[in-house]
Amino acid sequence: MEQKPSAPVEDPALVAAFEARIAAGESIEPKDWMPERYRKQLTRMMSQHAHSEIVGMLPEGNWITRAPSLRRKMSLIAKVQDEAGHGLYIYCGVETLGVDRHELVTQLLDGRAKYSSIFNYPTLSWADMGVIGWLVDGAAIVNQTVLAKASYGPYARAMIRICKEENFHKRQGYEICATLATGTPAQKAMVQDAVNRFWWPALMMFGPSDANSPNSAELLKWRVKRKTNDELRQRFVNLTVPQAAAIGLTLPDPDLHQDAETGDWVFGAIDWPEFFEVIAGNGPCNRERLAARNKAHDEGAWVRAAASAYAAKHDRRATEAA
Ligand code: BYC
Repeated sequence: MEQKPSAPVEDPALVAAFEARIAAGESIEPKDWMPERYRKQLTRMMSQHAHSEIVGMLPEGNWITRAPSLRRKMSLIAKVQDEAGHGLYIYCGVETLGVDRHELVTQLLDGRAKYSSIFNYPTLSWADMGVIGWLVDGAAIVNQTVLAKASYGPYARAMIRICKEENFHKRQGYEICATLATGTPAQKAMVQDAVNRFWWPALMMFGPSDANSPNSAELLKWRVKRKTNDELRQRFVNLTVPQAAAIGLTLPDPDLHQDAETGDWVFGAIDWPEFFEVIAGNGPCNRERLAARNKAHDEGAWVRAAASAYAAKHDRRATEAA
């Protein structure tokens, strides 16, 4: 009689050895034994991260044809291309966990998968390109610099390279903001408006508050995450407040003040109902983003077919020659 597959019962000795390796700061590699929950959590988090990079190309791609100069256009194209590279790199990382990337892409296209909330906001002006580089890539760096020490080797190594590129993105974004902030009154107003729209969504990128973050305990225990959502959010605010002041921009938070004892910049209440609406698929651009990804996927079918035919031809020739 055929046996039904049952939930894996994990050998306590294997689990203990795995946890000892984590405690010793060792890196876990694809062929190493790992608990199923560790594999599942990493697959979830890494695939969401890869999707974020790919969907993250859309808000900026929207401005490539409208960049104000050749230099700006070239660096924006390069940035968007870098994001594609990050997505593909992380999809490869997820494949080391035994999941086929076609399955992941299908989950994104049919709306089952999450990606970062930030990319569901519209990019309304050229200044948004500066603010995304400065704040969005800036937030990503704060998060990912810590993930570069994650216990899973392929993810940690991907983060090292990605952070180097994000640093460049952040600098070019900040330079756009600095240029606009010292430009005409209309340019300064445009960049201030972009900061006003992106500040709170950038804080939401770090995820729900620690009290409301169901995955954190497990991820921290296994050293995938090394800092909590709130710790990283605070670090980002502390780094960003002086950067805004340095270029004469304000942050849209009347409650923002520095704590004399800790030195932390204390910020006002985040609109969590808005965050949960966005991650449930009801943000300002969720539907538009998914429609754009599906359109690009459908229109790229001939490229995938051509690449497969080309690969098959080479395989056939190699077999004939052997
Ligand atoms: N947006 O238990 P929690 C970039 C979900 S792209 C959407 O705290 P966790 C760039 C969360 O998934 C940078 N969903 O989760 C690209 C979970 O849902 P499920 C992207 C969010 O995993 C182009 C639920 O809420 N970076 O740099 O412990 C241009 C409960 O949350 C968000 C990464 O992906 C969100 N903001 O912590 C420019 C970094 N926050 O799965 C720039 C890697 C939470 O249980 N990921 N959720 O249904 C992480 O570090 C962590 O996964 C998070 C969330 C901090 C995001």
